[in-house]
Amino acid sequence: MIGSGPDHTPWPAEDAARYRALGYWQGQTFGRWLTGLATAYASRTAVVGESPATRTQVRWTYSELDERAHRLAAGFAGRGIRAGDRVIVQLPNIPEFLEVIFGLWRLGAWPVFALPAHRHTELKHFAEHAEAAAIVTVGEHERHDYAAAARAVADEVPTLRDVFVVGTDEFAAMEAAEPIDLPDPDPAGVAFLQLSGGSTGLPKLIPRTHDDYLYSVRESARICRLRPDSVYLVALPVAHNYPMSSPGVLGVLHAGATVVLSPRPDADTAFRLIEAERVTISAVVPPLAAAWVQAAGRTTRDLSSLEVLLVGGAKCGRELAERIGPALGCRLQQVFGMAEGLVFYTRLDDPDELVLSTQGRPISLDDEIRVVNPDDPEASSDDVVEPGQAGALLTRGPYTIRGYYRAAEHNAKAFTRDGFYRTGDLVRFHPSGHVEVVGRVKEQINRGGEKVAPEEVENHLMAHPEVLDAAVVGVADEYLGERTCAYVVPVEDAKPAEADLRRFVRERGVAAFKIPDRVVVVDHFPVTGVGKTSKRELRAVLAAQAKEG
Ligand code: J2J
Repeated sequence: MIGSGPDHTPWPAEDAARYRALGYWQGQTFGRWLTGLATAYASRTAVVGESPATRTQVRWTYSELDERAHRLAAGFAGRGIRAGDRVIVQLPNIPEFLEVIFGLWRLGAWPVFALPAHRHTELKHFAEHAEAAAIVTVGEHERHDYAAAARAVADEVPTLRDVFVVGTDEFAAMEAAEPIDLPDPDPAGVAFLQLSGGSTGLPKLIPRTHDDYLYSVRESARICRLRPDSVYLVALPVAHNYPMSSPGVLGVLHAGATVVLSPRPDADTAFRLIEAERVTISAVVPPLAAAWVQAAGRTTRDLSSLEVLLVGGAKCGRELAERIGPALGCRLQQVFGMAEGLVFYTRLDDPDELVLSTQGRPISLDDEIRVVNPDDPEASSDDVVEPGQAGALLTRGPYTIRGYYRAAEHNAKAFTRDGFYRTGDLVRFHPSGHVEVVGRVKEQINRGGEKVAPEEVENHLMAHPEVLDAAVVGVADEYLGERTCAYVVPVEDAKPAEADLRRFVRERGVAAFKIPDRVVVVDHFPVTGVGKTSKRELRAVLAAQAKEG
């Protein structure tokens, strides 16, 4: 695919002109933006977190963060990183994450955001697909040697020239480089590649521009009412689109507020930081919200500073939604977003009923929304359902991509002819304009906010010599919303054990959340009228089994 057609699909010129005229796209770059923030909020604390370099909690002001980014940009340049280079960033929740991404942005290099959970297979795919020049990572962390894993990928991918390891002397030397003059990148150009949850084979890469992303960040900060004295706890992995931008660390910086990075999402760690740093706002996925709600009942920590808890990434059920405010003493804000762009929020002054039962309204008046025939995967943007009916959500707007990176074939299916993104979500709209996510039309399993593409896992299982065919489906789960169940048809006379198959997938080097929660070996799959494996029937079998208890 590489080399065949454009790497990414820009907005049509007339739309781009309109977004500029409306003030959405301001011609700002991340690098200049940070320098502006450092001028406005110089001595205020930008970020608090545990640095692997000092193994202590550090606090950097806006001026310090800006200076660090200038120096590190020069450090990267000195090591041969150039504007337009793709650089995989795989970092846990450490303050250097911000220094690294702003350093790369200043250079005009593109961060490719990997998650700490990603392993060999995923990193190699990102590196190959983006023809990445380098990986920035840490050493040993949470019992995984990230540096060794990155070097193993670099050994296999010829474009990877370097592995930079935060916390080493070598990295410290790059951080100490003398700042250099660098030309500002094009604000309308790609700033970074974010990952898609994916519904087919391997995760797609999402090209976001300075202009479009900064618009969503500014508006998110406003909608979430961030102020200079807000303190935002990053409980989820910071490189994910949600804690990065909804309103996330970037929204927090926009407001001149403080980012507190939690090394882990669990309630003990988070509550300790909420108390110590007087955290006012945080963002979680529903299973984590449930865990915090439960832990709040027996904590001795003072959580009284917490004003808002954003919940999103997966559907927040009504029951959980009702318990959050009373248990944590804060306001619930639902958020429904996607790394491709479009984000909905309930507003802080919305009536309680809408906050509890909907996922909110879009960020922008110019988010174009269509709810179309859910039974036709190729439905056009005109094929809309009756108002108030459930249908497949399509969108187009000032911060939603028009195509994935280097994915012409996939783009033809994932976008309509007139540029609407097929979100794959099944929604219905209330008369108030609030959306309710009622299901999915895409082949994706949402495992408590972590997205699993069944086809990707099926391909791993099918690489096993004893597996003839595999079908992965989601099973309803009280805690995660959904778990994965893999059905496997063995080759003749083989009897692969469930534990072996799970180990096999793990050993192929994939994120732990993709390893099937359950594997069931069967003789054959139910088939549809046209002879395709019927996942609908497999799901029905599981549902019936669950009912039987
Ligand atoms: C139901 N499904 C939801 C919700 C996301 C903010 C918040 C979340 C993401 C995210 C994000 C949901 N109820 N409240 O990027 O900026 C499912 C939908 C959606 C997919 C996108 C952000 N919130 N989802 O989760 O790219 O199916 O982004 O299409 O990881 O998550 O997943 P992702």
